[in-house]
Amino acid sequence: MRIRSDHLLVSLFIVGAGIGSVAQSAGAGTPIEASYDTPAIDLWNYPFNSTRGFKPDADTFSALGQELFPNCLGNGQDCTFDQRDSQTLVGFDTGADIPAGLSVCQYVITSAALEIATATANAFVYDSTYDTWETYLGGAEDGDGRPVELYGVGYRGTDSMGTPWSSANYFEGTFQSPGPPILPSGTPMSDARFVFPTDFAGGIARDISNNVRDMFDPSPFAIGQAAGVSPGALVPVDTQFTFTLDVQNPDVQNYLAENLRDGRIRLMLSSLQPAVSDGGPGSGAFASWICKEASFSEGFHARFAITVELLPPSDANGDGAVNFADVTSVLANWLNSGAPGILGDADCNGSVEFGDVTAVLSDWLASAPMAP
Ligand SMILES: [Ca+2]
Ligand SMILES: [Ca+2]
Ligand SMILES: [Ca+2]
Ligand SMILES: [Ca+2]
Repeated sequence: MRIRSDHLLVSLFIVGAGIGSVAQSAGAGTPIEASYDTPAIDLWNYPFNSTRGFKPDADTFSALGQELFPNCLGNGQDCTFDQRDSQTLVGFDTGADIPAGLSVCQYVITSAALEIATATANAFVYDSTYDTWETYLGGAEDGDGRPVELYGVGYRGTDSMGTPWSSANYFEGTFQSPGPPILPSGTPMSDARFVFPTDFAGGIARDISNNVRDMFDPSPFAIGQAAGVSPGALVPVDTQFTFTLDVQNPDVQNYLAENLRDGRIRLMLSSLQPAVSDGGPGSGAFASWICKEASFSEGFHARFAITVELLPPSDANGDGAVNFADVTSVLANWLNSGAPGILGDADCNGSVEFGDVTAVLSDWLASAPMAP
C-alpha cells in the first residue's frame, strides 16, 4: 500500500468536475490517493467451491444453456444454477488510509481501477466491449468472445450467529478453516448466494446473476481491458486486465462511497463466458484469475487504486467549504431530488429542502476531514 495526500493532487482531479449531477465534484476537498498491491480477500464465488478463500485461482463463467440441476436437493425437486454461475470476489480494506465513518456525501471518488491477471493460457478470446442480454439468447458462445465485467457486491442471509452478511463479516478462509459457504444449505441453487454481483442501480443492491433470464442489461462498473491483446484474439496467461470503474455513474459513485464509509471496497468479477460441459453446450472458453494464494505469479493477483476527495459535512456545492455559497446552492436547487449528494443536498438525503438550510447553518465554516 502506498498513500499520498497533498494539495498538488488537486490539479489531477479536474477530470472529476464532470461527475454527472453529483455535487461534490468541484475539486477542493482533501485529496487522498491510495493503492493496494494485495487484496484483503479474493475468493471463488461458486456453489461447488470447497476451497473458500485459499484457492490460487478463481474463474468467471456462466451456466447458460445448462442451468437445470435435476433433483438438486435429493427429493425430486429440480433447481437451476445462477446464469452467472462462477464469480470472483475481490476486496481491499481502506480504513487505515481513507477515513471511514463519514457521510457518503463526503467521499468524492475521482478514479478507481482494479487490475488482475489471467491464470490460464489461450482459454478464451478477448472481447473488450459489452454484449447485450439479447446476444446470449442463442447461448454463451460468440465468435468475438464475451467480455469480463466488474460489479459491486450485494449480500443476503446471515452468518451462523444470525448477523446479516456484509463486508464486515464475510471473510475468506484458510486451508484449515474454509470461509463461509457460498449458499445456505438445503435451498435451491439460484438467487440464493450470500454474496452476489450488483450494479447498485438506483442505490439498490439488486442481484444481476440472472440478467438474461430476467431480460435486462445491468450496468457494469467496468469492462476488462487487456493490455497488448487485440480484440478477438486468444488471451495469453498472465495477461493483465484493467477494470477502470465508471465513477461518473452516480450508482458507482454511491457504491464506492458506501464502501469507503465502511472501510472496505468489495468488487465482483463476472462474465457470461461459456462453462465447460460434457456433451453440452459449453466450450469452456472462460477466464481464470490469479489469486493472492498463487505462488507461481507473485504480483499478478488483484491490485487496486483509488483517488478520493474528502469534503466537509453539509458542503452543498462541493467546493470544500461550508459558507454562504452553500445556502445559495440550496436555494438554487430547491426541491430537486436524485442520488444523495446532488447539488444543494447538504444533508445527503437525496432531496433539496429546508433540512439542507439547517444542515449548512449547523456545519457553518466546517473544514474537510484530514487524511489519516
Ligand atoms: Ca484468496
Ligand atoms: Ca461478443
Ligand atoms: Ca460549499
Ligand atoms: Ca437534503
